[in-house]
Amino acid sequence: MMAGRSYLLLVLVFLTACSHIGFDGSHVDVGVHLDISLDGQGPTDSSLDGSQVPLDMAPDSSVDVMVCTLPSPTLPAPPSAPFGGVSLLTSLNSPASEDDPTLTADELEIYFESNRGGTPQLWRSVRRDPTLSWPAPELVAELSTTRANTPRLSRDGLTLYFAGVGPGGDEDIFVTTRADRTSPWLDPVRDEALSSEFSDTGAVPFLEESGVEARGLVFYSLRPGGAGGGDLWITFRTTGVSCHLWSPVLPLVGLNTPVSEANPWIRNDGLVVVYQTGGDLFMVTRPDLTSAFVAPQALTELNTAANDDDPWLNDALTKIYFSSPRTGNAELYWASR
Ligand SMILES: [Ca+2]
Ligand SMILES: [Ca+2]
Ligand SMILES: [Ca+2]
Repeated sequence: MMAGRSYLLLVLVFLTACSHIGFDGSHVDVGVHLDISLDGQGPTDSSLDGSQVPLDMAPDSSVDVMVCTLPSPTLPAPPSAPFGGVSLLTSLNSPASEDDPTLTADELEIYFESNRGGTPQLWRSVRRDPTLSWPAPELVAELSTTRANTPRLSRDGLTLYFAGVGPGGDEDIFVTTRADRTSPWLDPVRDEALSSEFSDTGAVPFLEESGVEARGLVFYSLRPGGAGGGDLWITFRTTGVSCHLWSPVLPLVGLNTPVSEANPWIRNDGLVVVYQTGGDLFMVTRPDLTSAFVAPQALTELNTAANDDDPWLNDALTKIYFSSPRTGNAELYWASR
């Protein structure tokens, strides 16, 4: 309804967006094109209220979407020093395989995948202080029958994304929540907007604020439409239903290549990505959310001839957790700088 009126409103916003990229200290308004809508029929969403802004997610794409206001946390530039020596997370590893470490922002809780129980399952360890070593892990029992793998925690530890088996038998992205850190996880829900008939996994939320759903998400998929060989994809919360919906997913600009890019970690500001390609860990940055990532750098001090993979880092980029089968089977490691 009121498509003409809505379009006029959007054109007015377009003119405003073209005249500025606004920073108010805690949020960033980013916007470029508004003349092409998702369905090619002109904008029809009349819910635009000033808290929702257009974001050109792919500079060369014909897909422009209306996304919700994005937080812009101020985080430090990557340190220039290399990571120091790599250490095994001895208390978490076993004779079986471990990978996919993911932590809460306070570094008091770690989840990972292990097949020590005979099948790949999610395990966790909780500590009282981030300077303490990790106690022996326990099985995440309430998720143990879902064939869950590749876990990724939200900063507050109340949302968990993971890969599970979809209706077509391929990997899809599931999400579950819990009321607090000691409550069990609720029944997981398959995210239809993020899942395809191809393998979809490694979903990492970012642009998180306290008490608000993450407004960005990056994941790995074998779906076509990227550079090929497995690519990293990005999406943002878009207008409608209180900013709960995901916009159409798009390949991460400037990062994907014809070989495989996989298992991303993205910092909460959306400006730093660490991922695996060619069996090695790479870091790549960009100056702002509307720019492409450029010039990925191998983390040579961490990489070996084995498949070094599954990074998780703290905000300051001074600690990294990852997995590697460098000693035979996959184990969890960490390093600092
Ligand atoms: Ca899938
Ligand atoms: Ca690729
Ligand atoms: Ca390697």
